[in-house]
Amino acid sequence: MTPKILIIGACGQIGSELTLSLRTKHGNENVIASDIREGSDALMQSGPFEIINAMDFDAVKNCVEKHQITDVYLLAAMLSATGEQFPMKAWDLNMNSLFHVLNLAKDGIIKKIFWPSSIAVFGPTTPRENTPQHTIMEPTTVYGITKQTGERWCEYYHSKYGVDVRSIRYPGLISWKTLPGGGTTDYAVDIYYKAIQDKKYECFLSKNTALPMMYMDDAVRATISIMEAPSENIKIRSSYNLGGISFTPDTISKVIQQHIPDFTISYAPDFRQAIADSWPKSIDDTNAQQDWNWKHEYNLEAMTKTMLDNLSKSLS
Ligand code: AKB
Repeated sequence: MTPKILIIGACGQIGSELTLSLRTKHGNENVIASDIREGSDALMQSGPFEIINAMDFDAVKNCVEKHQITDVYLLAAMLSATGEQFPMKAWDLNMNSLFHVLNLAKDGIIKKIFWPSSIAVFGPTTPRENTPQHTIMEPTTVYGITKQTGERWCEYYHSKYGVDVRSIRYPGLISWKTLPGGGTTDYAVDIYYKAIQDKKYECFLSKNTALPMMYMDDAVRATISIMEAPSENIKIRSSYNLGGISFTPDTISKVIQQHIPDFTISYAPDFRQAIADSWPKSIDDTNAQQDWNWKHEYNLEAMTKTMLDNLSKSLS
């Protein structure tokens, strides 16, 4: 049966690409995009769109009932860097929106939920190399605390009420179509814009700060793939580790220099350095590989070529 999908937070970095992929797959009329503001022409013109505040339970429920929604992808969230500026707003948005969709599923109004978690669930006491699925998790950012708490609630709603909720711990996501906003990993997107526009970039993280990252095409594929897997294969109902690429600002700048030889990078670490220092350098995603056949495709070289080719066209 074709699912009837609602994407909450469809105009953001993940939502804008995921919405178009799901529309191609399931038919434009079966994928309702929603956000607190309007998005790109591609998103607005390719299928139904609703203005919804993810914190307004009645608005979410009315939209679900109006469109007879079966599956909800909840992508509205405040990310790590912005969350440190607005701790209570981050908590309210990230937690209330999750409870709204979990409760709709508990009451049998929707069937399936996708909710993204993040590498931010880990903290300074977590092993940082090849971070295991099950390990110490003592996040020190508000965003990380909301994601860790959310993971516990997802698992609880699954085990107590049978809610079919599925989740991935996204690493930093890199794409050229929509800018990210308010994250610590955002430098790895900004750097490509500045390389093309100014041939120089001042990085807010230090030279050797390694972080797990992933090209957006891989992230969208992973999201669709975990949602399509048979329910019995999804053995982890908190959230799955997802590995991709791991690199430092120094490494990515050297790969960019292979395409733009006069590109230069300088370093001026700010408050985001402490956030990055508390996160893993690389991720072990064996469980995702075993349970739903996950395998990433893009390496740093392939991603850099794709980013520079596409941004050069769209910025010219
Ligand atoms: C952020 O940097 O806050 C996000 C994330 C890793 O979840 N990109």
